[in-house]
Amino acid sequence: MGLVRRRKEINLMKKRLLAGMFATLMAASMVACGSDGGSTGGAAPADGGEATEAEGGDAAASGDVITVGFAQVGHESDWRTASTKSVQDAFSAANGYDLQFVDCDNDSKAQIDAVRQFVQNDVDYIVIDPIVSTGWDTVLTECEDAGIPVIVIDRTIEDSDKYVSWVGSEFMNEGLASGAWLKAYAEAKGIDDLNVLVIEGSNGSSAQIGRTDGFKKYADEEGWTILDSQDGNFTQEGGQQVMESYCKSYAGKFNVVVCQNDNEAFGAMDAMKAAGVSYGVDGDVILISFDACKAGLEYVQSGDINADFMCYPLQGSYCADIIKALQNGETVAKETFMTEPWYVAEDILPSITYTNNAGEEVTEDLIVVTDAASQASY
Ligand code: GYE
Repeated sequence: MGLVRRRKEINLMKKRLLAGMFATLMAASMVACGSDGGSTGGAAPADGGEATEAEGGDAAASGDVITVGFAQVGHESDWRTASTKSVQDAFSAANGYDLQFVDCDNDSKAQIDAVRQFVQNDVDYIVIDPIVSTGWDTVLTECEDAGIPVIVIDRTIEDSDKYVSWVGSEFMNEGLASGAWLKAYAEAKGIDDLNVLVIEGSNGSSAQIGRTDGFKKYADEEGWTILDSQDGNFTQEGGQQVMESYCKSYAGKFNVVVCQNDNEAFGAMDAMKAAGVSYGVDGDVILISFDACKAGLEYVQSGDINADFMCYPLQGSYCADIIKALQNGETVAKETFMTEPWYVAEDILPSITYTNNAGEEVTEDLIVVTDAASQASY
C-alpha cells in the first residue's frame, strides 16, 4: 500500500477520533469551544514521524496522484517568478502530482488562510514559502494534527519547528558577503568614507532580516554611516519610490546604495538617473544588489551594478526529492542550503575571505560577469 493511501486512512481514523472526542466533550457539556481540546487530545503520533517510517512504495509509480498545496509569497520579483516556475515544473501532472498553487500576494493573513484551505482539502503535502518568519506555530500545529507533512522553502520560520524539512538560502551569509565585499572593494579603491543608503526587502521576511543584519555587522565594525534603511518591499516600484525620496533627503551625501534585491535596484537606478546621480563602475555611487537574476547580472556586466550576491530560487526539484524520499519512508535532512556565487563588474579582486554565520572562514571567488554568466542565470 502506498504511503499516501496509508496516511489518508490514518487521517480518517484521527478525524473520527477527534470527532468522537468532540462529541463527548459536547455531551459532557460546558465546553464553550471544543476545538482546542480536540487538537491537543489526539493520541496519534505526528505525521512527520510517520513519514520517516520505511514504508516503501512510490505513489506516482503506483498510479496514486500526489496532491501538493503550495502557498507562494506572491509575484513581486524576477526571483519569485523563477521560484514559482520551478515548483510548478517539479510538481507537474506529468510527474504524477496535482499542484494546488496559491499566490498570496505578500499578504500574511491570506497565506495562513491558504494553508488552512489545504488542510480542508486534505492534500498530501503542504509547501510554504513564508512571507514573514513568525506567527506560524498555530497553523503548523493544525497541519500536524491533520497528519499533513509541511515542507518550507526559501524563507525561514523562526517560531515553530513543526515542519519536516526546509530548503533555502542562508540570508545572513548573503548580508555578510555584501559587507565583506564592500570592505575589500573600498580598500582597493582607496575610498575611506562610506555613507550608505539601504533599500530593504519586505520587513519581517527572513530574507530582509538576514541581509540587513549581515551587512550591518560590517557597517558597525568598519564605522560606515548608514544614513537610512527603508522597506522597498522587494519590488521595482518600491525601490524607485524609496530611492526618489532618498535622492531628495540625502542629495550629495551618499556614496553607497544597497538594494536587497535586483528589482529594487532596477527601480533605484531609474530614480538616481532621474535625479542626476551617477552610479556603478564609473559613477559616484557604489550599487550593491542581491538575487543575481539574469537581468540583474546584465546590469553588472554593463557596470551599472557593482556587485550582486546570488540567491538561488530553483528549489522545486529539491522539494520534489524530499517528497519522494518521504514517500519511500526515508529520513530527510531538516535543512538544505543553496550554493550562491558572488558576481562583480570589475576584475580587481580575485576572491574574498570572510567569516560566515556558522563562524567558518571561507574564501569565495568573485565572478566577473560575462555573457555566459548572465545568460546562464534565471
Ligand atoms: O530575494 C526577492 C524576493 O525570499 C529570497 O524574495 C526571497 C526574496 C528574493 O522577492 O527577490
